[in-house]
Amino acid sequence: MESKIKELREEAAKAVNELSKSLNDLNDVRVKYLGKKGELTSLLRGLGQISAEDRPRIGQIVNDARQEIEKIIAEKNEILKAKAMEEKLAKEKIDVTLDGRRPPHGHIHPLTYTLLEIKNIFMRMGFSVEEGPEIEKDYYNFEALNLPKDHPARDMQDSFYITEDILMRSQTSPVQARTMESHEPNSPIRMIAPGRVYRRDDYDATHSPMFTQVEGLVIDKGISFADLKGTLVNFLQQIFDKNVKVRFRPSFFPFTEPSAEVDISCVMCKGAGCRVCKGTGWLEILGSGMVHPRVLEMSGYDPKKVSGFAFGLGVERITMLKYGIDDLRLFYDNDTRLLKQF
Ligand code: 2NM
Repeated sequence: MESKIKELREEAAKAVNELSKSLNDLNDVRVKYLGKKGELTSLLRGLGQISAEDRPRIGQIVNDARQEIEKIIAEKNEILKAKAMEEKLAKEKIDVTLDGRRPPHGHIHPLTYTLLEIKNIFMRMGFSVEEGPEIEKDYYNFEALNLPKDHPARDMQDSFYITEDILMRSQTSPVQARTMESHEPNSPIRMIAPGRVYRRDDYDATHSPMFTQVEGLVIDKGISFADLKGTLVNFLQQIFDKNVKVRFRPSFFPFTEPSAEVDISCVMCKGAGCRVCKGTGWLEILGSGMVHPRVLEMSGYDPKKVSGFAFGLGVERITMLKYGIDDLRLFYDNDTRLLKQF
């Protein structure tokens, strides 16, 4: 019995010191000798067969052996743990002198960029920038703009109604009506109203149920069509090119009289005729006109004392022409391959 214990002890010491290369190996050794079904444990179980006289002494030897093996396993465990940590540190070493990874850069959305340019041009001309609600009263969206209920011109744009009297604004002109209403009657106004508008359109390469508009309004004593022309030609030469040609065509809007559609010479072919201008050499870019006397009256202004002009443009269309973007949907996809270019 005693020699068997001694043998086991030496065998275990050898297993620990020479054969355990990793913490896993060491654990196998621990289980083999000290575990529930381990060799020393079965020896202890065998104590029952030993005479009562020898039992305390042998028991003591088995326990001493157990403590001895536990001790060398614990020592080896420390050594292997230190070695494992050293290997992990070597593997995970980082070179702090390397450049960091830069976080991806955000970009200004092309529509935001065009809008900033438009705002800057008009602000330099003394216009204020006004905003209003996108959920609007029928009164400001239509009635105050000379579009009474049942007026056939309301069919020009099917709108999203929320109730009988409330809708998603179909234009930013309600902001003009609100601004006039909030001013002292007949006091001068020089404003633009940029923002999102909503119309029941099919969604394709050139139509979207939501798009971005800028409308403008100038009211003062003696404002004439010459002011409209001068302002809009100057704006178009700044936003496109100082040599762009501009032409005015008679048109109709319920809130202006007379009304004019404004075209520029094609930015792609410079007027020669191409696919973008459908061979005409011209691109429709703005709607405009002299504010209808009824619109002035509705908001408390006196058309005998003051007059004004107004205009409206689509920010998506201008952006597409400026940067040669041929599909409106690209603006709303948030595809970074487009956004990264701005
Ligand atoms: C357009 C075209 C022509 C317009 C009119 C007004 C207001 F409020 F003065 F009546 N705001 N905007 C207007 C005029 C808008 O967009 C194509």
